[in-house]
Amino acid sequence: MSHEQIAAAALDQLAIELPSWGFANTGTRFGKFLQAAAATTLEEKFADAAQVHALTGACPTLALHVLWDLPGGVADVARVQALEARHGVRAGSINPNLFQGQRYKHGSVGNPDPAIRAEALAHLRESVDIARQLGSRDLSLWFADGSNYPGTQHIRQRKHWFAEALSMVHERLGPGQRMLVEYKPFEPAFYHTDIADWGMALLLAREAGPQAHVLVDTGHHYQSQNIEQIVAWLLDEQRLGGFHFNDRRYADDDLTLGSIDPYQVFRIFHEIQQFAWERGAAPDLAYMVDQSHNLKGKIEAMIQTVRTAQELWVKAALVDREALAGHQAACRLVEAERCLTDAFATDTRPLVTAWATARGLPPDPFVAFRESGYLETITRERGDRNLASVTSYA
Ligand code: AFD
Ligand code: MN
Ligand code: MN
Repeated sequence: MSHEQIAAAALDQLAIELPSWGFANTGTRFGKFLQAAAATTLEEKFADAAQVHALTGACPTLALHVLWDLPGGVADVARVQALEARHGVRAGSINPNLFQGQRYKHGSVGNPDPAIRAEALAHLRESVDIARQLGSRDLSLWFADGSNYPGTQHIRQRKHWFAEALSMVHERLGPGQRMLVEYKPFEPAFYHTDIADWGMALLLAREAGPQAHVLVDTGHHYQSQNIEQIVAWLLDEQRLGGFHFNDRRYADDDLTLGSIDPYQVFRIFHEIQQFAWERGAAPDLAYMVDQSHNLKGKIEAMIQTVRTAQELWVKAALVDREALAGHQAACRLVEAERCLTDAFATDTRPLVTAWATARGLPPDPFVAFRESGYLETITRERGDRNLASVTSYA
């Protein structure tokens, strides 16, 4: 197959889910720089996501955050369905919110107070119902639960509470639905986080049931951790549910994918495509973006992330897997390594552009967005409202 054919086949497989929260002003714990064009309503989030999808051809679904996007819970499902129809983007994974309520100060499903654990479980169950009514396959579970000081919480007891809650959520899942258990080593808890690494997430997913899988957020690892090795193990265990894409220099920085370490993203993609090549079928993974930019323009950063993911995905598709297998078996180290480095060194931008133009998409989505006038329009429509709350600090 030619590089063009390989690229086209690979890109046709890659659907990237956008986060609703990525279009809104979110900022950091030190404050946020309000953007005049930021989305505030769910309608605006769908409209902005639809722009990214129309320009990249790769983003048919939008991840929703229950409290932020469906404050009325299942009562808001009809409103979401209307927005799906109007904007041509479907609701994607459903993200419960168990980290903002004051009652969750000492945890949600890991809270020592059984009444609070029950409230958290009720929210999780409603989130499953929302997903089922929207036809969303995935419930995306991230828990901020943990503690800040040694001795303040019973780690094993909380482990049992988590196992109990996740098993009860699993019982609520309908056919074809999945629950993705996300792990994160720290933040906002700074001494222990109840689901801190991939091993804890895997054990909890296994105990919950066959429809539970692990969600790998690329920003949720210690410095220099080998993420592609974790991905390879979870693939082999058939327990990799998908990803939250972002990049990091130090912690969960939620930077644009590939902006710091594109070779790591490539190696993750290589493990996935190696697995697919050996099995003769691509694993069913959710490729989701989890970024919300405080400095870059929201939509532009999302376009950049999607295009970068496409370029790196094609690079991984260009690895000569037959040759690699032979070099690995014979321990021809440099030759084996060069199978990866040669593919990574290939400029795949023309290949992604060819794939896009063959599908009637703009050759460069970033330029097309800049020329579209959409940013000027939403800035005019949203600016006064978005900046009304700015209190300038000298
Ligand atoms: C934060 C958390 C986690 C979660 C995301 C969306 O660190 O990554 O998936 O919010 O709720 O980034
Ligand atoms: Mn995440
Ligand atoms: Mn995160």
